[in-house]
Amino acid sequence: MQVRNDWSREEIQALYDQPFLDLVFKAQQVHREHFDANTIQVSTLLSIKTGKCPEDCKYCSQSAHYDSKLEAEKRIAVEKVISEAKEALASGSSRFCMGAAWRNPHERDMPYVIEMVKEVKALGLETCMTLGMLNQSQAERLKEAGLDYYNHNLDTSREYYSHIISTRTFDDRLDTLDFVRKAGMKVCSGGIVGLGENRNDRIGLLQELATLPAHPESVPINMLVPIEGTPLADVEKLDVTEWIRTIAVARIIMPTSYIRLSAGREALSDSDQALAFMAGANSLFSGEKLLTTPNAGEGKDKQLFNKLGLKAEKAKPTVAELSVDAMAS
Ligand code: SAM
Ligand code: DTB
Ligand code: SF4
Repeated sequence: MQVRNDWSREEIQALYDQPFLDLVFKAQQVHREHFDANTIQVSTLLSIKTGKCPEDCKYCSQSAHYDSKLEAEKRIAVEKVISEAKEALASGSSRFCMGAAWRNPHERDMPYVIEMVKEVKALGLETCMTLGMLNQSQAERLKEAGLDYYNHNLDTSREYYSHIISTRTFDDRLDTLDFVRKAGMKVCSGGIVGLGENRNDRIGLLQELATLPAHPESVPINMLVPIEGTPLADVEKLDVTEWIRTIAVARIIMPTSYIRLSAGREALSDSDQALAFMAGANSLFSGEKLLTTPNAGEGKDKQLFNKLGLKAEKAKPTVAELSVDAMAS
């Protein structure tokens, strides 16, 4: 299947509206054209600065606008980040994703994040950061330090966006994605379902992602983790099959992207997760914690992988490691 960037809303809607089993079957067919169906890419997340965020994202435990009872934490030491990254590598992760509750990194933060990227990269892990908005120069400096991926989500449709966030615009987000792309980094961008949006909004979100000049290499599909104290704490829960439909449609319209079964996995049974893999999800976050909320721990995931006969994608060797290998042979 050819990779297309001109998906119309009507085409995406027609995919969504099919009977569930037809949709999942089609998604699995597309998946097998581009990926090994039994390999899952595993990332580990670490919050490097937690809470007191000036943005007002209505779903988030870290926004200073709401009283979520979260304990804020200043920037953590680079040594602590490196020891967590080593543990992630030892437990089978291939990518280490570092997140900060910032509107954007200040210039004074740049040496801190750059040192961290260099050291994590040197361990042989792929590096990813999510630090809020970037400007072009910051994106270029992060790329130069060895940052492989930058995560910045569109979160929801352009139409529903203003119901969820007022402190940065949808176009601000697209600008950051553009700077990341121009700097030569890989893009990780997706959204959240279960915010009280309707199917048209989920279609709108996927259309925005699939009509970017290049598809994001990684597309996290989060399910809202309701946080007490935030405006979305009591929003009606979305049915799991609708999350799985969203994954399946993302798989079909962005056939070469990694689709990540992201936040919300804690609420899923093993068979729900198996269905999400069947629908084309081939990436997840492992570890006891996401940024601030609990996640399926390593033990649970090992059991799940064994039960389903899945394997974790291996960390790719760094350029330095490849040249050492070449010298040895
Ligand atoms: N502050 C940075 C930013 O917003 O770009 C990075 C971290 S932020 C926590 C990354 C993403 O996590 C958000 O864009 C959102 O999609 C997701 N997220 C945050 N809180 C969530 C929640 N309670 N449930 C599900 N997804 C959530
Ligand atoms: C993404 O799309 N999901 C991750 C990652 N990118 C940074 C974050 C999920 C956060 C879930 C809520 C929390 O733990 O605070
Ligand atoms: Fe801040 Fe990111 Fe949470 Fe929004 S999602 S409040 S930007 S940490």
